[in-house]
Amino acid sequence: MSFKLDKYFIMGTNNCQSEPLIILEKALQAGITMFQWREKGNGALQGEAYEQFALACQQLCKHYKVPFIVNDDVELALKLDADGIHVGQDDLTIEAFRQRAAHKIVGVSVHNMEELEKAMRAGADYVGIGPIFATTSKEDAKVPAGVTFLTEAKTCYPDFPMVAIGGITPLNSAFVREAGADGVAVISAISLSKDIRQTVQSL
Ligand code: TZP
Ligand code: MG
Repeated sequence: MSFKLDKYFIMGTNNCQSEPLIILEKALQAGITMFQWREKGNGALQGEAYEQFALACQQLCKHYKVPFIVNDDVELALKLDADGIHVGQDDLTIEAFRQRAAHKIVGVSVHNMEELEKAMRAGADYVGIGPIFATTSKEDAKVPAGVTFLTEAKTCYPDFPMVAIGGITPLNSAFVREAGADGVAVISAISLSKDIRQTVQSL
């Protein structure tokens, strides 16, 4: 499946202060180009409610023809026939996932050149680089790294798709794009926005 990292919204119920499905639909209507379902952390849904919420998000994404990517949960991604999966360094190896889902989009979080090159060799379709700025949306987030590594990565591999993440807002997204990012991945800037249309447009 083809994809555009440009405006990549990531969300789970605990990132929202009002109805998550309404937030997602507003973001889709406003023009997000990709969505990652990330139901984890404090108060995350479990069991049937967890799967039902994933399915509802997937159906919305289908309606707006935006790729639906599942964070970490490979079994759920396969069960729902999601468009792709995003994994961190601690999660399943890309090769193992590829064997079961040759055509799906695979994204990997990387923090240095070694991790980037490993992900590329293993057949990742894109990488996520961050946190660029401080974030409160990820409990175990690493120290903010600024755009140093992003700039270096894009200099070495200008054609490989890279999305920046961590503390990105309409106020700093231009700076991140100037550093070479193909897109910006955001949680709270959209999930907590009082004007989602305006926020998505200005990212
Ligand atoms: N990975 C690195 S930072 C981050 C993740 C999932 C959280 C990004 O959230 P926010 O609210 O856009 O800073
Ligand atoms: Mg993970």
